[in-house]
Amino acid sequence: MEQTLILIKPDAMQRGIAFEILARLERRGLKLAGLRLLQVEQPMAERHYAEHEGKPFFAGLVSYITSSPIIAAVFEGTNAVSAARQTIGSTNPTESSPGTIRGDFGLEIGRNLIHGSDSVESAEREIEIFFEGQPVIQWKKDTDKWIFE
Ligand code: DAT
Ligand code: MG
Repeated sequence: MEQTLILIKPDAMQRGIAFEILARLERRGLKLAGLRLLQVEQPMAERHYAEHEGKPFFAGLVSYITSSPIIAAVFEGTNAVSAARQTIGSTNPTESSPGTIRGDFGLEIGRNLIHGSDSVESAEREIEIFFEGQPVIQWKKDTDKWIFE
């Protein structure tokens, strides 16, 4: 099944809403397949955000994501990438609909609480960065048949 990489960013960690945010993805029906608490160092941050290198906000972005521990999670499900991004909302919280994570918890683009992969290819690349070859767990849940037809 499709997988996506989720990061609970430092602002959500510091504000104590990490698990409230993860619960929204879990409740959507996405299945947890990997979970890590980690401190991102600069090389990992630069690798993850390589597509933004050279942009004016790059330094701030690296400094933000390395500013405190984060949670990395793999979620799995039908269209997991787009489903997670829909639940997350738009990049800028004030352009995110109410009911989305960023629309409900955030105000500024540089403090937008959560990352979700933007494609299946990005998810594969990012899972490798944050799980460094550690196996994710693909497991059967008794509720699967009520979520996945
Ligand atoms: P997303 O996180 O929605 O996938 P992105 O991949 O375009 O967005 O950018 C990665 C992060 O970089 C984003 O979560 C916040 C920051 N960012 C993007 N565009 C920005 C901008 N114009 N000014 C400041 N920060 C920005
Ligand atoms: Mg992105």
